[in-house]
Amino acid sequence: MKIVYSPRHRAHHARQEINRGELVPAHETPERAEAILSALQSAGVGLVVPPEDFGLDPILRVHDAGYVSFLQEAHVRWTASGRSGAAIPMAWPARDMPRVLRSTALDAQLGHYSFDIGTPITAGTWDAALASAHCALTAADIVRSGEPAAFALCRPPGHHAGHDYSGGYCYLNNAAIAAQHLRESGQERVAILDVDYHHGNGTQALFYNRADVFYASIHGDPASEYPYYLGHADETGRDAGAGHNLNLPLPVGSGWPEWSAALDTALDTIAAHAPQALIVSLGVDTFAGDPISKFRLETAHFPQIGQHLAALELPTVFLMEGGYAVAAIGRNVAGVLGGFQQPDRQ
Ligand code: SP5
Ligand code: ZN
Repeated sequence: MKIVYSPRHRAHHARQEINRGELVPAHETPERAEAILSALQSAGVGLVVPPEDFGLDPILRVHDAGYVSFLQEAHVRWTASGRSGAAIPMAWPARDMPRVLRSTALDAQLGHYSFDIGTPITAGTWDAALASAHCALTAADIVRSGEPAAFALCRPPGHHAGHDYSGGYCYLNNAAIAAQHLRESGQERVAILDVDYHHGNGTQALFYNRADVFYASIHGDPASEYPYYLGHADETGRDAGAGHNLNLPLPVGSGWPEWSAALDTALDTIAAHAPQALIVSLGVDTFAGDPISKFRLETAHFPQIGQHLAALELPTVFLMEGGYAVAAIGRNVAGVLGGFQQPDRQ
C-alpha cells in the first residue's frame, strides 16, 4: 500500500514537555516518524508518496476558524512577547467561569484553545500539523480512488484534538478531517477504529451526535489513564449519534487475550454498521515497552491486528497516532500493515 509522508513533520520539534510535574524530554519526537518510514521501506510495504496540497478548506470543515488562526500565530506571538522555547498554556477556565473567549492575552488564548499542558506549540508546529492533515487527506483520496488501503504517516498525531482545542500532542484531528472528507466525497457511512493506547477524545467529541461517522476505541481505562475525562464505556453517542460510539476501556496491564477480544467486539460492531470505508487511528503505544502506556502487546501481536482488520474487507485508511518506544515503533507499525496486506502469510 502507498505510504503518504512529508518531511515537513520535522518542523514540529518540542525538546521538552511537562509530565508528572517535571520538564522532561519530549516523547513525541521527529525520530518517531523517521523510524517508521525506514522500517516500512525496509519491509517493502509500498511506495512512499508526498501529500497533496488541500489548502485549509477540509481542515475548516472540522476545526474552528479562530482556533486554526490561533495555531498559525501562537508561536510568533510567544516569541514577540520576549519568551523563548515553545508556547505552553498555564491557565484554563474552571466550570463556573465563562467558556467564551473575551481576552486577547496570549495566555488566555493558549488555555482557551487547549486542554493540557503537554502539547507545546513550536515555531514549526503549524506547518507540520497542516502537512500531517494533508497526509491523511491524501491517503483518503488514494483509497477513494479504488486502492484497498493506504497509510498516512501523520506526525504530529491527531486524535486528542477537538473542534477548537489541542491536547495530547495533537493539534489537528487527522482522522476526523479524513472522515469528513470521505463523507463529502460520497461515502455515506464511515467508521473510525482507534487502537491507540489512549482514548481519542477529540475524534469522539467531533462525531458524538452524528450517525454517519461511527467511532470505536480500545484504550486504557480513563479511570486511571490519560485523557481521564472521556472514554468511558457508557458514552455511546447523543441525539442522532446515539448508538454510534463504542468505547472499550481495558484495565492497565491488559495483554493480547483481553485486547484481541475487544478488537473482535469492535470489528463485529463496525461490520454491523456497514460503513463504506474504515479509518484506523493507528497508535502502537499498546506495546509492552512503551514508556508512557500500560498495555502488554508484543511485537508478534501487531501483524495479527492487521490480519483481523483485513477480515473486514473494507477500503481502509491507516493514520499514524501514538507510540513512543522509538526502537520498536517501526517494526510494530510495519507488522500491522504487513499483516493487513498478507493476512495468510503472517
Ligand atoms: C497521541 C498520543 O498518544 N498522545 C498521548 C498523550 C499523553 N500525554 C500524557 C501522558 C501522561 C503519561 N504519564 C505517565 C508518565 C510515565 N513516565
Ligand atoms: Zn496514545
